[in-house]
Amino acid sequence: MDRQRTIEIIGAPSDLGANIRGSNMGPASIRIAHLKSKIEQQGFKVVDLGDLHVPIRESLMDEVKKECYLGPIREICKNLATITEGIMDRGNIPITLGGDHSVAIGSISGILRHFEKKKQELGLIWIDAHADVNTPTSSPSGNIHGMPLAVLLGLGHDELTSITSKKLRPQNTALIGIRNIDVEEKRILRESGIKFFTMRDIDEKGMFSVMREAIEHASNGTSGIHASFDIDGIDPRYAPGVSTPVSGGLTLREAHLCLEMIYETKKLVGMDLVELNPVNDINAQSANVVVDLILSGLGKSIV
Ligand SMILES: [Mn+2]
Repeated sequence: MDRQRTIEIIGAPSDLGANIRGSNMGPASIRIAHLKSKIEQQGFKVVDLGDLHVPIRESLMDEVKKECYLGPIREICKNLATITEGIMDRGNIPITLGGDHSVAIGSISGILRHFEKKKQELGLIWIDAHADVNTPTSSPSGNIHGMPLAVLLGLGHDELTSITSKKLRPQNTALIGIRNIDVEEKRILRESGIKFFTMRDIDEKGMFSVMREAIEHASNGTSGIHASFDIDGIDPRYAPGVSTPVSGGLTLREAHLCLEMIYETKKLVGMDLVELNPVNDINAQSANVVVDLILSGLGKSIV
């Protein structure tokens, strides 16, 4: 990625996809950790587009709550898709700050629409403790932040799958760091055809070799790779500020290596950083981790 390119930051402060409150404060916390100035120090031009409008949960009706906020999440994701598509059309790099992971339906739909116009394929690397491939019938909770990857593959609520007609290609989609999958979700994951690398795979092969394989899948026949990074993919020892911590996750260095290697492909088109929950953070430790990870994805090296 050449440093003449402009980074455009968009905040998506929604926690409507989750039961646990607080990830809506993620964008503010990441900005307070000096995101813009630190990216600028790496030589990029940065435009911060601010935050999307997201309705306050308390202002929404009980019927909306019963549907797990499907209506407002659709509006948020549609608006976000329009924005990330525009950023891509301008030749710039979208960095989406969540918010819970449901916002990736918006960011990635926009990127897919851009790729559709260019008749090109997109590769995706999704880092997460969870697989996020639940559907309304498989999900125990109905919470939409457990469904975004399924939606982008074309499975689930029509209100969400219809945001982009172009879908992810499973053979170009890699899921990394998973360690907590719902019973029904395991079947969907196996049948989906996406490439997945569990924490056990990382234990056995090491992160370097897992990332080489993941990048190979995401690169094969594609002209760009998007990284969707759920902060709960990292072990809660290093990033406690998430809504749904699961122990046994990526070390800090494994997380950095992941983004350093994606950067080195020179195919990175955009990033999501989601599920940071400042309510559970300790002295902004996790927010600082998020900023450092973004810098690794943009080519910061140790020496
Ligand atoms: Mn997730």
